[in-house]
Amino acid sequence: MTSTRALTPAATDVLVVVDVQNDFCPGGSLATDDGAAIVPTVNALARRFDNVVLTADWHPHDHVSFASTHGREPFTSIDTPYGPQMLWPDHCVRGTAGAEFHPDLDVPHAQLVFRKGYLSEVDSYSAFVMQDGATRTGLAGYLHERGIRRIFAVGIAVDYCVGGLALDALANGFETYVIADAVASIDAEGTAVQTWADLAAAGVHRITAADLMR
Ligand code: VGL
Ligand code: ZN
Repeated sequence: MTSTRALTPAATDVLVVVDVQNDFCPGGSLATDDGAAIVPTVNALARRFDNVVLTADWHPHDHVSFASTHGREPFTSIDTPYGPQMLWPDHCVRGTAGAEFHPDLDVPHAQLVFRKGYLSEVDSYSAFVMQDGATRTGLAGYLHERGIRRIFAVGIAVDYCVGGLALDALANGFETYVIADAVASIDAEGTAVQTWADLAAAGVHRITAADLMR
């Protein structure tokens, strides 16, 4: 764990801005408390990086992760061929206002907008590998081909898509940092604390925005 090291973004670094979309912000269908509050910090951080990737949760209306698809209550779980799947309120349905980026997100130099969760039958928290643990998205190939060595992750939600991305980033050979004051959590069942412990145990660096701003 790193907390006070000053870091300077290099050409081999990328900032990945995870799922800063309306449905994950206050007023959205799967809102986090801090989803909108982190946006100014995300914008400021992004200006420090030459390489920025935005990810977007992008589901069909009949997605496997929607409670409505199964006639069940949100925040319960079902068994799928790939294991347990948490059921959520409908969110980030492709092409809807809820799936758009937060209007204050201001990263015009982002080089890639990377959609995930677009298959009906399998969810994708991590932007690298879907929840079946096998279906790869191509993101690791893109980043390796770009010569990226370190990934800095911000966005929503640290206990699902940011955390999943960070663990898979490590597994794909990237040195990985999560910027703690530029993430929001869903934390429906105390998952945020567990996620931070899992990230630390795996070797993901936890830093703050100030570590990149000096
Ligand atoms: C997310 C739950 C469901 C996320 C996406 O972006 O963290 N969480 N879909
Ligand atoms: Zn989703």
